[in-house]
Amino acid sequence: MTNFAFSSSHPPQDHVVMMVTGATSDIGESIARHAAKAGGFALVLTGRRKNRLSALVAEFRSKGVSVEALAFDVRDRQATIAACSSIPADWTPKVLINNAGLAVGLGPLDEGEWDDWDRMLDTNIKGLLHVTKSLAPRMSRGCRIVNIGSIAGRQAYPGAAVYNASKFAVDGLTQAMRMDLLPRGIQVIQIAPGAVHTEFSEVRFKGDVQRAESVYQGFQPLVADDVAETVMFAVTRPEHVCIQDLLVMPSDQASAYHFNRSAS
Ligand code: NDP
Ligand code: 8X3
Repeated sequence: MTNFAFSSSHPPQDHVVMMVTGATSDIGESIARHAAKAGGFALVLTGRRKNRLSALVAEFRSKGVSVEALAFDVRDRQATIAACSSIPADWTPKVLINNAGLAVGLGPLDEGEWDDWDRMLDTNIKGLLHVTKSLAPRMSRGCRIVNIGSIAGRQAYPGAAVYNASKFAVDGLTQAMRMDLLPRGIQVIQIAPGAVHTEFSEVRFKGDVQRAESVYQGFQPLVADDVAETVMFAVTRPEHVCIQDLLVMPSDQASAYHFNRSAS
């Protein structure tokens, strides 16, 4: 269910409307902050946590940034359709960042939990589809869709089968979407990070902060800003240039499972 209504039916003239899913923390929030700081963007921020959305909207508006928020769960098809339908025509995103996603659990497939698998598949694959299908028909030539993939969508690693499957799906979807939307002049971009120090691991380990922190010990992971800067680069190229696919890794990570943990 949509819980935030648009306060204006028109963004400021000549502003590029950017919609970010999962804007309530880390990578999504950092993308929103970079766009706000860059200027020239009107923002549509989404996520489930209304308190975080409200705080961001208040902060950005106090700085003169044009921003709206929509609270919905991307897994909920009807809620996503309703939220996207509530976006006024002039607020149709020119840049859509499909960032909302998560991993839940890490362990052998035969010990996996059904609910964890549902959460990953429903969020990372179907959620991305729900948002994209709700908005792509309204988008036009010059628009850009950015899917946040992962090194986990290029290489499997032990214990991550279903998360791997969900991010491999994002990779496949990105390639196919790019072909499908080519005739309409809509770019489809994938930015695929390696390890980024965010709430991601805390979510994966269901609030076990110590286990989450151990993921980033002994090497320097990326931070959300590193990914946001890469996304901003991709979405600010001239219209005839498409950064189709970028893998962004920490210097101390060579693959999904090769880390130099003696470096720091
Ligand atoms: P966070 O946990 O900090 O952020 C995840 C975001 O997704 C939150 O804003 C959350 O918002 C949103 N989200 C999760 N589930 C839903 C849902 N059902 N409906 C709507 N929004 C949802 O992690 P990151 O910033 O690290 O992750 C962002 C993306 O980057 C994910 O797709 C992740 O797979 C990907 N990624 C992360 C890497 C990492 O190492 N951190 C590396 C590679 C890719 P809310 O809870 O408010 O709904
Ligand atoms: C998140 C990166 O390597 O923890 O997509 O799966 S990893």
